[in-house]
Amino acid sequence: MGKNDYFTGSPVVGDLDRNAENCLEVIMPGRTEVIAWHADGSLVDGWPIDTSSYPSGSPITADVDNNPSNGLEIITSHYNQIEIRSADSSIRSGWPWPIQGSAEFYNAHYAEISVGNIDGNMMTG
Ligand SMILES: [Ca+2]
Ligand SMILES: [Ca+2]
Ligand SMILES: [Ca+2]
Repeated sequence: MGKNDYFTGSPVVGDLDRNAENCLEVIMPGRTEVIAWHADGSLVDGWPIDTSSYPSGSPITADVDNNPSNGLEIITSHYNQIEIRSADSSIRSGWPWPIQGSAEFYNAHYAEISVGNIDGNMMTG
């Protein structure tokens, strides 16, 4: 499985590219990279991505830009930041979002993430 010697969260399944022919993709966070496979085991174009920010917890997929034509976006949790990437693995504008600590607390988190339309507005993100 490449250079990862262990995974850091559970796999997530979603139709990243909204391609009915190859069905669902599987995204898996590893220690040094996040990998996305098609159902036939081939890598999704643009993946895996190297990461210097240790992934923590499991990624999630959602159509966060409310644009189904570009597929699903992938939200990954890292010990020091949250990232949103497009299905082709490119980082989305405005991301990553840093997790900032203080002198008294360790600057890291190891929590799961979730997504929802908390303002009820589908038009402004
Ligand atoms: Ca697909
Ligand atoms: Ca989308
Ligand atoms: Ca919203």
